[in-house]
Amino acid sequence: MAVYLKDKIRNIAIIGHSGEGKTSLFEAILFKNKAIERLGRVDDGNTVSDYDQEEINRKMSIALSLSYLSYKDYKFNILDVPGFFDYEGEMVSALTVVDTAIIVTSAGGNLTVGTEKAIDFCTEKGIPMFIFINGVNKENSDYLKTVAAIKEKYGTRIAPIELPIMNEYEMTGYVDILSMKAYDNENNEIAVPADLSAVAAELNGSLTEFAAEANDELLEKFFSGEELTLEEKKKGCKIRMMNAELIPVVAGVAVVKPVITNLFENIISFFPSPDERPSRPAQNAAGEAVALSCNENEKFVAQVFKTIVDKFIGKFQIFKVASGKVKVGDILYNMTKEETEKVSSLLLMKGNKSEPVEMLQAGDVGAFAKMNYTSTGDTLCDVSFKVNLAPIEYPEPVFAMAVSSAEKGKEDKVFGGLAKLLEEDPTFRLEKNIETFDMLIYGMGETQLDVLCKKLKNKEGVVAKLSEPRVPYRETIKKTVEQQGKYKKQSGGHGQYGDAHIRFEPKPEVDFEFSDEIVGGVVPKQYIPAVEKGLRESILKGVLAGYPVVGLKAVLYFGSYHDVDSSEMAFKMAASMAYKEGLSKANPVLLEPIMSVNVTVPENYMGDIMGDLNKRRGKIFGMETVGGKTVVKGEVPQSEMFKYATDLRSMTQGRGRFSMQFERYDEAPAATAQKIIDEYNKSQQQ
Ligand SMILES: Nc1nc2c(ncn2[C@@H]2O[C@H](COP(=O)(O)OP(=O)(O)O)[C@@H](O)[C@H]2O)c(=O)[nH]1
Ligand SMILES: [Mg+2]
Repeated sequence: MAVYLKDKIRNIAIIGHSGEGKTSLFEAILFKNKAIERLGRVDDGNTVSDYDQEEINRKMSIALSLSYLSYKDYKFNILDVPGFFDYEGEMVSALTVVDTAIIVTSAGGNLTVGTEKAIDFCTEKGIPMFIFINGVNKENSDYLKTVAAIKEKYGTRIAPIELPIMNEYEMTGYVDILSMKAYDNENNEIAVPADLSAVAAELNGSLTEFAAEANDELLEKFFSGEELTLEEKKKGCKIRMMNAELIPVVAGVAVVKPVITNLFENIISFFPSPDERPSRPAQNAAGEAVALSCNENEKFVAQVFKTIVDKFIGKFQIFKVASGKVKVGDILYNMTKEETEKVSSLLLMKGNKSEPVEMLQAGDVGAFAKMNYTSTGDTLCDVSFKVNLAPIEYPEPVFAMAVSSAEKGKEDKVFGGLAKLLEEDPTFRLEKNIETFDMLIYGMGETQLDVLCKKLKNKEGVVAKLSEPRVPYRETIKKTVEQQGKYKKQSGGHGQYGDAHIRFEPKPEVDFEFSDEIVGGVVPKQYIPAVEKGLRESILKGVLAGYPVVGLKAVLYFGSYHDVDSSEMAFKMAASMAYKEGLSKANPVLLEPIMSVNVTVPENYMGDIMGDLNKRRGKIFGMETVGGKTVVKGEVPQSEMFKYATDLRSMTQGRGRFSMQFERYDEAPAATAQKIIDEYNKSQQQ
């Protein structure tokens, strides 16, 4: 396997809406390149990319996969990225390292949400894009109508560089707009069909002018009336594409008899190589910015952006070399883990198949196997050049469920197994809620959590159960009361005697405060800590519904004792009796966690969003417009928000997003509180 220099490398992510043909296109590209012998089909579960059992079962990608191919003296590293919204984290990983995105969309004549999200995301991150309108062989497909629909939102950036030649529902070739030449599917030149020549000429005119505007040199030539050469036009288009001013569009078919027109040559002409793109931000150990350059002669720096764990093939960690080069046997430093790692195996990937490679250089993508400490997101660097690449910014998980073992006693296996799955999918999180004792799993949506449970069953043989999480309510009091607690027992010989008078006061600024106002030793010094201890144990369970009590001050101000019968235990009991009686009289109330919530949606969904937040007992504080979208800011009780991620998705067809964080506790409305108290009482009777 040859070693490729940066200018011969193209790193490409295939992204877009779910089910539009990304995995099929990935397969078609490999097949056309003869990198694979047989064209697999998603529906048959035999593609290079969707090799995971869950992907085969669902006929849907759930993780990104990598394949390289060599074309002429170039190497293309292609990532197939799942389109389903739960797997946005995979898109984030992929777009952190690639230099261009191919957005795949169907030819249905409309702009799909996934296409819109992909364009917006690449625009935000400054990633050059290319659109592949797929499935033009399908009945009712319409290439130009689809172009027009995307153009309606994104304007003149959207420009076809090819027109499909159709014979009914068969794509037989294409017209190349820049050269005004036509080709069949094997790239043999044919005559431009008469019915396409006018449209092609018009597109050629505007694209040429657009290309000429790329820089002064081209523009001058253009205005002097001189014809731009094809190479100059391509160069102009590439510059404008890299400036995010142009998104070239082509047509094709990804299945059965795939048609990918001139994709390989287009990739060479238009897609930037890694050294033509800005380097990712990096910092040294002191936190100072370090400028990296994509050059094989610099010190080695790379970032792992994906981990694949397969029960048959082991663990692979896919990385991109930001600078320098790496060989088998090198000793690297893992900046994130602060450990040294030896490169015992260096690989190129084709889905889940790997082949050894001697060396990888700046700009290239490959995989390590058998690393000891490294995980996704980590930076590995030369031991003499310690820098950290900026972390991959995964979306915050917004969907929470409680997870437990379906079988008693297997909790540890379930939690341990899930923790292992974190290696492959860093977009979920496990967290024990210290109040409700629920193990919570936070993710991007129901499908992701469901897939995780299935994987757990396949890999670890344990069955996990997902349920709605309990809300960590709390209790407090609103009135000051004084209460005596007296514990007295005189059975047999030695009796028990403790008597504590305690004042319970609301004090919202603390969780719990104890104060001793005993004068004249009516409660002897040695028993006072026992009173405090009794209270601290008691407040773990409130008197209303058993939730922890907060905002409470307890003052021990009076009491009595018995020379023989008093003991620490008796005073502890007295305190707990005073607590139970006292708190019941102190106007106890239930507190519920309130979350501050930001919902970002296109403006036309605003009414629905606000109506829905109102139904969830939310308060809306304001709205602002950011980047053409409306951000609704408010506060909503946590108990109303567990399924919000999926609800928001269905309300906005996936166009909305939200973030949420704990703000404070508020008194729950009487009706809500009563329901919780009733449930508690019922559970106590069982
Ligand atoms: N007719 C037709 N069907 C296609 C084409 N590309 C993909 N499909 C089908 O569309 C479905 C989804 O394809 P897939 O590649 O999994 O889409 P992805 O979710 O974007 O990766 C599969 O059933 C494919 O067989 C195409 O060009 N023409
Ligand atoms: Mg797919």
